[in-house]
Amino acid sequence: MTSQPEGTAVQAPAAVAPSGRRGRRSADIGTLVSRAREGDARSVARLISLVEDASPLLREVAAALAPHTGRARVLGLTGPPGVGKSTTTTALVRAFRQAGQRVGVLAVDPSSPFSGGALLGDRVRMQDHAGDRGVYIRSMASRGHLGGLAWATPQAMRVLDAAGCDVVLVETVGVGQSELEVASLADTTLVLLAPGMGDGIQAAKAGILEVADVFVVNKADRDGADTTVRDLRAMLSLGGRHTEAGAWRPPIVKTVASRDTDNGVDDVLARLAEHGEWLDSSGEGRRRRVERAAREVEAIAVAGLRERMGDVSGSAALGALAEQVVAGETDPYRAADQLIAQL
Ligand SMILES: Nc1nc2c(ncn2[C@@H]2O[C@H](COP(=O)(O)OP(=O)(O)OP(=O)(O)O)[C@@H](O)[C@H]2O)c(=O)[nH]1
Ligand SMILES: [Mg+2]
Repeated sequence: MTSQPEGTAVQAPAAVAPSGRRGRRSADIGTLVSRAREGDARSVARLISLVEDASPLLREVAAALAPHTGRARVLGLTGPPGVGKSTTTTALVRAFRQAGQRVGVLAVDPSSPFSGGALLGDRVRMQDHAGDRGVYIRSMASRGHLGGLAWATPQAMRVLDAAGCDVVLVETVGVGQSELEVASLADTTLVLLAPGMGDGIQAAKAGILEVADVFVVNKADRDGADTTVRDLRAMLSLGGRHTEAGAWRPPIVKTVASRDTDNGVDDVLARLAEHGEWLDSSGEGRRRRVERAAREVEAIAVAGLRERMGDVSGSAALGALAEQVVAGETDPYRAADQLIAQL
C-alpha cells in the first residue's frame, strides 16, 4: 500500500456510482459475491476485474465483501527477479492443496513483460483442467500506474478472502519499494534469495532484512547456497528488530523449488506454521491487520481529499482567498485553513 496514491485508479475509491441504476447494480454485485463464495471462478474473476479497473461500483463491491472477509492468511513472497518466486509459489500451492486448503494467488508484476504471473498461471491451470476448483490464480496487470496496483492488490486479496481461500499468496518482484509494500499487505512475508546473487544480499541490507519473517535460499542445488545462508545469519546477528526480546527470529530455509520432491518446501511450510502460531500468541498478527486496514483507509481518505481539492483549484473560493493573501489581508496558512474548512 502506498501512502502517495497517484493516477486514476486511486481516485476511484472516492467516486460514487451514478445513482440511476444503483439498485439493479447492487443486486448484480450481491449475486456475484454469492457466486464467488460458492467457488465460481468466473465470478471471482469479475470481482477482481472490477477492483482492478477501479470500477465506479467499487464501493458496492467493498461493502458486499466486507462481512465475508478476515479469514484468509496472506503470505507475501518477494525477492529479486528470477530468484524462483513463481516456482516456489507453485510448489506451495501444491502443498497447500494436498493439505486440503483453498488457495488464491496474486502475481503482482509491476514491470516485467515476461510476467512470472502468466507463467505461473499456465502451470497451475494444468491442475485446474484436472477439475481443481480449490485454486484461483490471478496476474495483476500494472496498466501503467504503480500506485494503482498497490492500491488494487488489497482489494483483490479481499475478493479471494471472501471467496473462501484459506491462503492467499502474493508474489511481488523485489524492486525496492514493492517488497516493503508486500510486507505491509501480508501476515507473513517470505524473502527469497539465491546463491551468488550479490544483488539479493544488497537488497537484504537495504531493508528486506527487517520485513522478512522467513528467509528462503532457493536454488540450493547450486554452489554457494551455504555461503548465502552464512552471510544472512551474519547480517541477522548484527541487530535489528528481530534481536529484541520476545521478537520473532526469522528462520532461513534452503529450497530447490524446481524439484518435485525433496525440495525443502515441507520445511517452509513448517516455518510458516510456526510463524502463524507466533502471530496469534504474540498479538502481532492482529496488530499487522489493523495497521494494514489503517493504511488502506488512509489512502482512500487522502485520495478522496485530493479529488475534492481538485475541485477547489481554480475555484472562486480559492481565487478570493488568493486575492486576500496578495492584499496582505490574510496569510497563506489561514487561507489554507479556510479552504479546508470549506471542503
Ligand atoms: N536450478 C534451479 N533453478 C530454479 C529453481 N527454482 C526456480 N528455478 C528456475 O529459475 C528460473 C526463474 O524462476 P521463476 O520462478 O520464474 O522466478 P521468479 O522469481 O518468479 O522470476 P520473476 O517473476 O521474473 O522475478 C526458472 O527457469 C526456474 O525454473 C531451483 O531451485 N533451482
Ligand atoms: Mg515470477
